[in-house]
Amino acid sequence: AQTPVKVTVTGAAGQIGYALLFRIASGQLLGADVPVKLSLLEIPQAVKAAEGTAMELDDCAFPLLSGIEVTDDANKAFDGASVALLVGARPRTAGMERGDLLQANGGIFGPQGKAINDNAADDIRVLVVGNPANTNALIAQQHAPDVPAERFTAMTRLDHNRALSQLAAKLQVPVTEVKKMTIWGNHSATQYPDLYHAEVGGKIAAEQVDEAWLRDTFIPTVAKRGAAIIEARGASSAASAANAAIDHVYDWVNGSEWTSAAIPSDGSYGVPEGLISSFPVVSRDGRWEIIQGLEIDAFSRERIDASVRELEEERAAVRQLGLI
Ligand code: NAX
Repeated sequence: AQTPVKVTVTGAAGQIGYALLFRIASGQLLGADVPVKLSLLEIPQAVKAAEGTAMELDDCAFPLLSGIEVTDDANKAFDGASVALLVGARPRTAGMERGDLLQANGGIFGPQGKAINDNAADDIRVLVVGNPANTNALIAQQHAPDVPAERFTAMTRLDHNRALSQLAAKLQVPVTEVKKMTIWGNHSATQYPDLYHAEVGGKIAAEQVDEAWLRDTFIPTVAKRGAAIIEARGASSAASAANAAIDHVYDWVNGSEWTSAAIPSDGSYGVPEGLISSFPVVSRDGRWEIIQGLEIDAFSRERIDASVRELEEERAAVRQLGLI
């Protein structure tokens, strides 16, 4: 039998953790034939709640789940890990400045990056979900000099899936008809969901909707969907975020068609090297590759640049704070 793959989830007692862990244990993260070992990392105050979730995982008797550990020790949690889902983060609270938010998250993602560097398996793959996800991923990566930089990624797959769903609804087609969707830039309100390369029925999506809808409805609806969910549900997206994390890692390991992921830039499309920015990607042989050679029209250029500028500002801020 195959040796179990260790998957570490931080913020395991949170609401995304609760939606995520059962899907990992059931085989949806890595495949229906891959046994997994779960490590749940939490802050001390939440260890007991994570232990409760672990009890429920036990009670599912998942055939693929070979063991669960719950800890507040990052070195232990990442020891031998092949997949790390960094979900736990410090949320922005009322009156908090960006600098305070970055500082607080630097205090989480710096040490976790180091713990990954020192303890994880050679094939470690990291997905950062906790916000500000792109910059948290950059902080973690900068504390893990021995891990190939490309193994640190941030999640824009939820934005991608939201864009698929909004466009499919507008054109009244199944989501499976929508191809080549891209989210560019930061997982924030500046993100750019691109319909100039997306295709429906083999034709460019932007040509099948009016420009006003694309600019004034589609883009803001996708970018502000998180807030709309909070407004409706009284709590932030959890199951859909967990679903997107599953999609990201499954595709990364098993290969994919055109999708979106925030990965370290190699300078493609004018995105400064090293920034962890969302691109059109395909997963091949266990690696994300940026889809090359796309023509970028003036409108898209402006939107991509605005989101990338925000990422550059965040990078400059964490440098200034000495976090990287
Ligand atoms: P919750 O507040 O329900 O859970 C967060 C958990 O993280 C808590 O249990 C907390 O104790 C734990 N935690 C905090 N610091 C930790 C540390 N240093 N080590 C380990 N655990 C720690 O939040 P939840 O709704 O689960 O959301 C988690 C994160 O995902 C937030 O930062 C949120 O903003 C982010 N999101 C990112 C999305 C994306 O698309 N990239 C979408 C969904 C979500 O908003």
